[in-house]
Amino acid sequence: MSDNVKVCTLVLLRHGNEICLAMKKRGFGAGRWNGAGGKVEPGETIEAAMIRECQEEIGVTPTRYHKAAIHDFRGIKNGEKWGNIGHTFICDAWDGELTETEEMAPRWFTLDAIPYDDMWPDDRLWLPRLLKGELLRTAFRFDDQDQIINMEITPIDNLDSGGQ
Ligand code: 6OG
Repeated sequence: MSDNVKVCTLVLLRHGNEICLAMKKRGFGAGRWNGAGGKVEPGETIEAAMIRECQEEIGVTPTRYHKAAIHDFRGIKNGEKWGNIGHTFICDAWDGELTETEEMAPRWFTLDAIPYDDMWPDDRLWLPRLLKGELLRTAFRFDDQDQIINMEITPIDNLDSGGQ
């Protein structure tokens, strides 16, 4: 994997008919609603990174969750290639209270009012399927306007073992 492809986490908190999304306030994806998440640090497991990023960005500690998707996002911006392998978790139990941080501002949305127009354009293609319980591997390619130019979505039986 080349140096500009980062391994990242993404976590969506779910409570009944609602999910928590957070407005990204700075950095990659600023101005979009998304799950909490970020780069896996050297020596850290993906799960530990998911928990740490969730604590750092929205102030809660996931206690029950499953990995629901692995995304391969790649694109080009200002002539530079970028890539994120996004290990995506759905979490339905956590400790602590949702808190706004310098990084993100969290909010609950009912499942029929997810703000897809203000999210990454890939989200509307995979998030509804995850919310129905599917497990997916995906690949999305973006142009320099963040539009999808190529995609592949593959349902998968099990992501908890060998899902790196
Ligand atoms: P930091 O640079 O903030 O980590 N991410 C994406 N999330 C969605 N829904 N769609 C994408 O399509 C994404 N590309 C990256 C992964 C970046 C965070 O943004 C997520 C990380 O949680 C392009 O450390």
